[in-house]
Amino acid sequence: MQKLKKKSKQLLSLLFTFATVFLLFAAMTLTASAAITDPVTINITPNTGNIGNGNSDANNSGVNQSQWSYNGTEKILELLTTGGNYTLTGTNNNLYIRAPYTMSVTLNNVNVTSASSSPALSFESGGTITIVGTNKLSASGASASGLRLGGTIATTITSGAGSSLSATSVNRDGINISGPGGLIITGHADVTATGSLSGIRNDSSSTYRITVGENAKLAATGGEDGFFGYNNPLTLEVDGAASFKTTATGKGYGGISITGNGTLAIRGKGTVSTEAKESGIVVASLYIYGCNVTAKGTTRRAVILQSGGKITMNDAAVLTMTNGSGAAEQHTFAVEGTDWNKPTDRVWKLTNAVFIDDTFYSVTDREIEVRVAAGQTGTVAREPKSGKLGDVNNDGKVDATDLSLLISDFGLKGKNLRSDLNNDDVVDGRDLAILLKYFGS
Ligand SMILES: [Ca+2]
Ligand SMILES: [Ca+2]
Repeated sequence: MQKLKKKSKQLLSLLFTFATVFLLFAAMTLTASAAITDPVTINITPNTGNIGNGNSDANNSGVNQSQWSYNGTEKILELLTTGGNYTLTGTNNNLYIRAPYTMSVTLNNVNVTSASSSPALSFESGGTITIVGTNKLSASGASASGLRLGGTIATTITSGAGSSLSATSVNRDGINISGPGGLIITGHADVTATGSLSGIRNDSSSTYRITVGENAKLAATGGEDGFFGYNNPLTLEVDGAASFKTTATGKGYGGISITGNGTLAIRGKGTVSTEAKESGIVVASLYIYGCNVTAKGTTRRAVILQSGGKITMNDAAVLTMTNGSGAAEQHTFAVEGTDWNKPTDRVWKLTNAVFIDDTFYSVTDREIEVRVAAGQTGTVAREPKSGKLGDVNNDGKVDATDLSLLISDFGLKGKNLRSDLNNDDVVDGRDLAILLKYFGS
């Protein structure tokens, strides 16, 4: 018995030793994997001792450092560590920076131009780009974009106040997208994308999401489109400000142009403006859930919905359309939601825009058809009901207009009828009596 006790004591002690060694080893491994992301600063200016003077690895020796290599013949700087942490500074007029893995890159007053057919920066697997000061990523070579984004993980561009990033291309796109990861602009980041083709172009076959934070800004300007995508939906979440424009010198198709079945959904509480030589927005269907959206077409309609799509809005959304075509602009607007029997506490508000048929559509309808005259600017929004009994058209007065609307609706049955003043789903003598009682108020 005594012997057995001693044996189990020994066994316990052995186990304890094993556990301690294991824990120590785990801790060492953790330290090592954390240390491999030690930040490294690379001055990209040629002949600085770090880069461009034939020395490919002058500041790249530490085993724990984020690794990089420079190919002086090809003029390629490659950032090689997954989860690496790099700060780039300086100016270089012939450099292609490649970031193939998910990582953090700080651009500290960087001015880089790619003279080859590669982008100035190819950020291929997402991660974070922190901007400090004024940063320029330019591409002058054939088919080269300023910034290329890829991968399935989002790219976040962030900064404190007063810092900016511009991505420009003379032959292609300011920002070219080749993966579904999405672009998030946060902090006070001020991002500008300018290209001869598109400001921002989604060349991948995936849906795409661009998020612009409360204090952030995004401006995308292209010779053909501000934003261009194929077939797939674009979601814009904008709490700050986003603008998509085309330049008048190019073809200028759309501020935002998505071919085929591509839809555009805009969410948030910020402002979104689109403007093109032709149309502000060219998509299959448009959804606006919040945001103050303005769309301007210089020679065509403000919004072109391909294959008869509609514009779905919630109560917080505002859409202003400037129609530059020689013909009126006409769209179907629907209130968000599928429960058509549920009364909403808001009604449509049209400013310099009209129902295509005044006797058929009313401000309380779930779905309306709206016209903006040629060359005019009109706004469609949602506003609270006036709360005035008898005010059929919600203009705050009970007058002859309301009476004539009620008479034209007399006998109608259904939900949410504008002239159903007592909400019993029929327009009859009871409603007329209410209107007459409040007439002139
Ligand atoms: Ca009225
Ligand atoms: Ca009634």
